[in-house]
Amino acid sequence: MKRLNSQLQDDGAPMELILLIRTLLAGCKEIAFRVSQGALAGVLGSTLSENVQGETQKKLDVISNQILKDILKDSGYVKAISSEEEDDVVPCNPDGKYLVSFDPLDGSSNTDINSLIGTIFSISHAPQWMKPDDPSAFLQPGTQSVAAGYVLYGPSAMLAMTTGRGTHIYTLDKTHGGFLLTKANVQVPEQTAEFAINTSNQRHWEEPIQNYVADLIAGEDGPREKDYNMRWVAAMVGDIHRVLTRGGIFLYPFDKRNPNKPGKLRLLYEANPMAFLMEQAGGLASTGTGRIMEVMPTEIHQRVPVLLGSKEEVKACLSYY
Ligand code: AFP
Repeated sequence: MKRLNSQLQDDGAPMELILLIRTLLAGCKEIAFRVSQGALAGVLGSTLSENVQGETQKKLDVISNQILKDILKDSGYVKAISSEEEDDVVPCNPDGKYLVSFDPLDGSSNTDINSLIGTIFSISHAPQWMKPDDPSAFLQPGTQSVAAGYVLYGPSAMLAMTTGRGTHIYTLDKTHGGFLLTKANVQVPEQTAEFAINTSNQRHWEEPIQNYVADLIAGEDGPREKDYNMRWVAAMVGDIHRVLTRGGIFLYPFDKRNPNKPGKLRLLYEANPMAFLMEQAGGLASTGTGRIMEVMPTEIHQRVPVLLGSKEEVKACLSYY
């Protein structure tokens, strides 16, 4: 089976980017190990602190963030980091060529129930003019990313990644510690009969999503004239992995509750990397009013509405706007 290194080389990734990705993934392998130790290592449960988003941090949030931060800072390849678990950007090497954004442990409420969780990341070039503690260089649209992906800590640890030449899926071979290519050039089926949305938020959705979901639920008797199934993992990595693998539509739409939080998901380290993966696999990714990858961020923890997945289904959803 092909190794990650040769796939990255075949995709034309520059050597320094390959080395950075391998460094980042070395951190993810350590997270995979810590996660698998669970209660035996005392890593389950919450800390007493909250992150900048006002969410209670799980112990594994803090551990994963520290692992990635340390390994990336030591590598020398990175000028600065933005993380879900850090209020501000983390300055690294002033001569580093790359910026890395990550959610170190997505879906962390799943840690205590031994369910799917993962790390989501995105990499872009660091402008030469930028000082390592300057957040403004992170305020660029997803179209500027040079690589993005996630590692899913599930029954197998799996990596989905793109450097702009297709989306590939790898599986961690724990016998020798490397990621091996298990599905090249993923193509998301254009049609689907499966959707993912947290319906407990229904009363907070805008009218287009209310109408769209009502029509899906109406099934064969409704205007869509087919029965749909619903899945919700409560970890975006898990839901997106399913959509990449067998198609579907994933929605975390605009939420009327708080105008400062137009959705739940964060642009830099959740929406953009997933949108990049989805588009490279032939799917679509929208905010409802435009392409996610073209949103110009105004701050590093910005939230956006997210509608992504199978091309024809996303188009059908957008037709309700
Ligand atoms: P965390 O990153 O704080 O663990 O949150 C996970 C998440 O942002 C995303 O992965 C899920 O899709 C979503 O939250 C689930 O949210 P609900 O609370 O609405 O199920």
